[in-house]
Amino acid sequence: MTKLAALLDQACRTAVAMPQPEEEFDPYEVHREVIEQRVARGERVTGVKLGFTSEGKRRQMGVHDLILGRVTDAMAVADGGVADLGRYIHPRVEPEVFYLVGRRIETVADALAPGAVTAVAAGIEIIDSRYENFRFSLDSVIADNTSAAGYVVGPWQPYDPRDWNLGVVFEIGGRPVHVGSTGAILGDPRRAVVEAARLAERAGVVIEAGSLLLAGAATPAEPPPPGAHVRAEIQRLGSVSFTAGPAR
Ligand code: OOG
Ligand code: MG
Repeated sequence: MTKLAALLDQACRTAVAMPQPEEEFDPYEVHREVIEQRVARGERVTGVKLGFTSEGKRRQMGVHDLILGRVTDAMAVADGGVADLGRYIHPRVEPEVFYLVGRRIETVADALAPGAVTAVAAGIEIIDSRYENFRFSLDSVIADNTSAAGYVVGPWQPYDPRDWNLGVVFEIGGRPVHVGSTGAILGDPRRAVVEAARLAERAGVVIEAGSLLLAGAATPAEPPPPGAHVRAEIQRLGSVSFTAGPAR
């Protein structure tokens, strides 16, 4: 295992940020080792996530390309539940479109086949960079499993291919902090399935049937104050929320 993968796992477990790597590394190789350490502790991979699919996020983080990460059952927070933010270093929250993958996806052709997506939901992602000051390069954030830290999925709705440009309202503490549209995700969040397949093929990742697919935030991410109620509502898909538990 690379030293970087071990350090990233330690930063995650101890909730202490680490400096940027100075050595050369293969980003998706380190990402794989980071996931292997979680699986060795008994976590189960529940899906994949895309990052930087919206211009708002790319501008916020100063990067220019899409990235793929994975989520596990240990990151799941119940809709309407409480997430203990003390587990994290400097968490941020963002509204996401979640897809439910209906068939095994290994190639772009699989992503285009009927039944690739069976359901869709409004969701919230909790991201927590393991790097100091939430700053990274494209390669170092891929190694860090794209800052994946937590997620909340709202009620599943039948997948309707006409739904690509839906209004998004993101509220923290009862106040809207961002309004946007799912059309901000790659111009059409349905493209996320194809982009995820392309990146998965490159990274040697298989997207299993039954996986979640997080299409990427439609708006910039925000740090939730301790105790705040965080809620995302997407037109036609409904709403999803959680309460931020105590900070450290
Ligand atoms: C990387 C993760 C980006 C998204 O939805 O764009 C992401 C980060 O910003 O820390 O999850
Ligand atoms: Mg995200």
